[in-house]
Amino acid sequence: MGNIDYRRRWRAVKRFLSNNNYDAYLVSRPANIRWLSDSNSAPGSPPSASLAYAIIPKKGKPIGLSSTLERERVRKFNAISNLKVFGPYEDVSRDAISSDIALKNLAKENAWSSICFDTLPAKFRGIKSKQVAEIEKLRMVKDQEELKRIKRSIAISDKAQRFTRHLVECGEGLTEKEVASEIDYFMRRKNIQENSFGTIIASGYNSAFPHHNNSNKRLKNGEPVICDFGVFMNGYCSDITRTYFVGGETSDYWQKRYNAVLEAQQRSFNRVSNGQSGHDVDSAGRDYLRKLDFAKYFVHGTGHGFGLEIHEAPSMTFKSKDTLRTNMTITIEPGIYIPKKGGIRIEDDVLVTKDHATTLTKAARNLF
Ligand SMILES: [Mn+2]
Repeated sequence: MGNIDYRRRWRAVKRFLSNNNYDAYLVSRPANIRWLSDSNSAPGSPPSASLAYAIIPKKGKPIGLSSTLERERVRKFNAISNLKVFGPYEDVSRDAISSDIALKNLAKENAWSSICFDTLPAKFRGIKSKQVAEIEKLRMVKDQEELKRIKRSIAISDKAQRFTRHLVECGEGLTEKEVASEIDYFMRRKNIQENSFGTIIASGYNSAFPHHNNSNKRLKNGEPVICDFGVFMNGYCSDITRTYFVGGETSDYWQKRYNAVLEAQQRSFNRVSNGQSGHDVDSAGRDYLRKLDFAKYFVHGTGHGFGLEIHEAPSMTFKSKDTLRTNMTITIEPGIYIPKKGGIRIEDDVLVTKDHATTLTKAARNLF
């Protein structure tokens, strides 16, 4: 694993502060803190070794705020060395009782007059402040080290999809929960940090729910099974969905719908390039499904960015105003869900390049 160039990221934030006349950026969103100072950690539960707050001043070194609980872990793993610690315990060394007091002392020391922040309401009384999402914007375009890490995550989830295909096609009688457990165990043995999210195994009529809670329903021959999962490696995640059929074959009814989703995905994929809009990528697949009268079953957007978080900017939806740029990583995942019958979703991870897109996920999409 290579190194993340945090200084480059701090410089990008400082440029934004200078250009917009802010004195500092107060960061509290965990994923933004990971981008600024702790990208090797996965989000985690309990949380990864991340600060409670990071402050990037226009001039001078970044400052980190941590509670006493995480103090030693932050000292060991966080790229920001200038640390202020808060906590209520008299016996434990700290710089302030509460995070509010630590922030206010920092403000006094630094004579800030104007700050911006991501999700918190203003903590500084008497200081001009504004909520912005500049770090989310900076996070959209990935550097070479980030792409290496993302590809490593994808390699594991690709292997897990090959394993899943065998399991589902030969899996008549297994419950959804049993299938999910086998996949999770397979991925954990590959040295992952954690799952990107709870593995989804939605079989038969349950596959009509885009987000299904795995149940004790047993797999039946001919049914579609939506298998959606991903992993974190070195702080970066993957996200892949395949739909398999129990017994390795199915009716003309499902074959027709599977091929429709596959073609919609291809059309959205073909639309991806530097400068293209998220809306147009969504429309490319949706217009095709509309012609077949399936658009009424396509109840979500076509895709989303991913990296330090499983869902991040940009978005590929009807309402999206995002513009795709070279080296963004996005998913393309159309699906149709027919109430009480079942559904199909096919999702790949894609890298935006200058004139087109590159599919990063390699797991097979052929029907049988
Ligand atoms: Mn996804």
